[in-house]
Amino acid sequence: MSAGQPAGDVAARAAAGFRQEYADEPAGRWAAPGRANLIGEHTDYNDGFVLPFALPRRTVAAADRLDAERWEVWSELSGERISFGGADVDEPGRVTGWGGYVAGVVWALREAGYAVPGARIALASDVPLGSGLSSSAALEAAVLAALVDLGGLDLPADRQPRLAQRAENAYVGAPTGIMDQSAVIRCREGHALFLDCRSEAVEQIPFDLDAAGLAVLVVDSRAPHRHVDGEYAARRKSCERAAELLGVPALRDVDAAGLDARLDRLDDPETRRRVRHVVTEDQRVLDTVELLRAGRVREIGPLLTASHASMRDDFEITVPEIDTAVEAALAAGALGARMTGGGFGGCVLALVEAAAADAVGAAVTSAYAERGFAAPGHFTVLPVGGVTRLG
Ligand code: GAF
Repeated sequence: MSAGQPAGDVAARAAAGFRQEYADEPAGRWAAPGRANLIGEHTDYNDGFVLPFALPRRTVAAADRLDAERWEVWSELSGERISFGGADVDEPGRVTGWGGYVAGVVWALREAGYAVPGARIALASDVPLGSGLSSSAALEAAVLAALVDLGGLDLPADRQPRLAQRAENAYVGAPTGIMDQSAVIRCREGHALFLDCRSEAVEQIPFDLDAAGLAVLVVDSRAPHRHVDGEYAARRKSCERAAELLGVPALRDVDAAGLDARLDRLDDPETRRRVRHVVTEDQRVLDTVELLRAGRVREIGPLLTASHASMRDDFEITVPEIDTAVEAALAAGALGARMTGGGFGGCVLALVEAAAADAVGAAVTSAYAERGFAAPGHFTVLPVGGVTRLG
């Protein structure tokens, strides 16, 4: 796929799905993008800094109001139509699978005291599933925006990420941070979103790849996910324990300048590595932001590559397919490359000269063939805006 694919096809499919399932016209269509994280991995739940941008791949919800406490949801991806009522959403975890993200949003809105309208919804998406590009946050954000508009609910955009995160944490049961929901809701076209995950303050950072003659190549490793949920939860727990041992509210409060002395206070070498990743990663986000603010996009490459090394050696969340993609991209001339997202599979981002994107993609593909890995996917992207109503 090429850069900047419009949402048109997906939106048309969601509307067509709505007509086919409900023999009616939707009242509107709401589109939410997937996201890539430029830098700042596993820092969000440590109250730290992240710098994601939204991708030109979207999930679209075509929807209208239902005058009953009932939610009917059809998904193009599974071809299934599910339906649930008030009792199902009052009990976290009762609706499972992809429907759990929809029910979770209804649950979280009701928990926050909103009178959520019943709805009929049809979903279509071209955000790759299970690739670490936040297909679940896109689904939550599209449904949330639809329900907020259909019900005329007073829930401003800057408060929506917390609510969507609550759906994922408490209804679906995944202990994720605030980054993905913030990215898919608050990102702006042509910018990366510098988010302070403690205060939720944001700054839109210009990320103009075109002007610099650069591109971001996304390589989908297609590596089978290995124990992602358990490993993610384990990393989170170990960070929380380390913060406790160091006597700080969160690892964000450990100063990068005095890091070695702080690490000496921890007996366990694994915990020391985890802390070092988070603290140095926060600093790399701040350094990347400084360079982008100064328009020095090309110079962020080494920070991206250092972030990858830290995820590989200290946080230990990469897998051979991912490391191979990073090494092959760098050997083929990428300015920097790193895994993006939670880890144990998923995607790699490579910052490349726009003219070299195809060659770098081809080099990764042949490195995979040499190692006997299944062929990866690759495509270039430009940063787009967050969730929006299409009409
Ligand atoms: C996943 C989580 F959902 C995010 O909150 C974040 O922790 C990320 O992994 C790692 O940076 O995408």
